[in-house]
Amino acid sequence: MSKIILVTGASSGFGKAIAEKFAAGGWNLILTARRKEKLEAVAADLEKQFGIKTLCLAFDVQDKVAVFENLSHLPTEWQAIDLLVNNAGLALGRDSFFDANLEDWETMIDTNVKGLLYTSKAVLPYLIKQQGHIINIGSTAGKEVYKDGNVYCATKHAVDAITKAQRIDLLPYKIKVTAIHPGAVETDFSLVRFKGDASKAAAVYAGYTPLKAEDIADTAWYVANTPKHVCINDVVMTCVAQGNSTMIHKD
Ligand code: NDP
Ligand code: 8X3
Repeated sequence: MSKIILVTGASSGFGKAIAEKFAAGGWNLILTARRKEKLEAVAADLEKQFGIKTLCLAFDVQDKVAVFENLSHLPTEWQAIDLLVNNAGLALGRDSFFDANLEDWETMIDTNVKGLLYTSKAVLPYLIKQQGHIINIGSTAGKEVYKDGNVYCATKHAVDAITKAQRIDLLPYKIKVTAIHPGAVETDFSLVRFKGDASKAAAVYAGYTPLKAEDIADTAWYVANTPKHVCINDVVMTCVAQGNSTMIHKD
């Protein structure tokens, strides 16, 4: 029987690349994000290419009621979830603590932290039955704080802490919990962060070769396919031009 992966934020970037990687490996996909049309386009393409099954659920992970309505009463054939990838997230703005916008802070906290918590809680009963696996997408921003990264960095530090807490608390259920912490990856991330300013977004990736979303998908595939007794706890990955959260060598 095919395995089932649930990926949040599957309409673009890492989530879409992870969906593609696992579909190519024969897994069936539960795909979530807010943009229904984008999700359905990803799903239709992967069903056609790989003959797998998909279930698209469009909702906002910030909305606690919507998360539980969508995820805690899944159709029977979709309940045997082997892997949850908590990927939906964003940065908004890159401003000093003094200048930063309170609404941006709230959106980042509600999405990156509360959304991940709600999703994990809603899916956990299914994961326990399967002795499944949770992969949380953190960031190098969750390992080191950088200038004007304040609350985005704080949310990713929270993802790091929640991952460790889940691993400890879920030991009796034999559930694997992994965090993948990437450095700079060229996706829509910076376009979202800079609120549609394409030149500011492009500048983030100029002068070096950043990671690609497919590199993160390859890592997710690796950690999801280790032997049953092995749990990869923590992966920090950057492109070769990046040394840590703050040091990128640009030509
Ligand atoms: P993208 O902007 O390409 O993708 C973000 C995804 O999250 C989209 O599918 C978006 O879907 C979804 N999403 C955002 N907000 C919500 C919400 N409120 N409810 C449901 N879904 C939501 O960026 P990336 O792929 O780069 O980012 C994915 C994750 O990786 C994020 O958690 C990010 O913080 C993290 N990350 C990114 C890095 C980078 O350099 N790109 C590096 C390290 C970590 P939709 O808009 O349709 O809802
Ligand atoms: C995204 C990478 O360095 O922009 O998490 O915070 S960074």
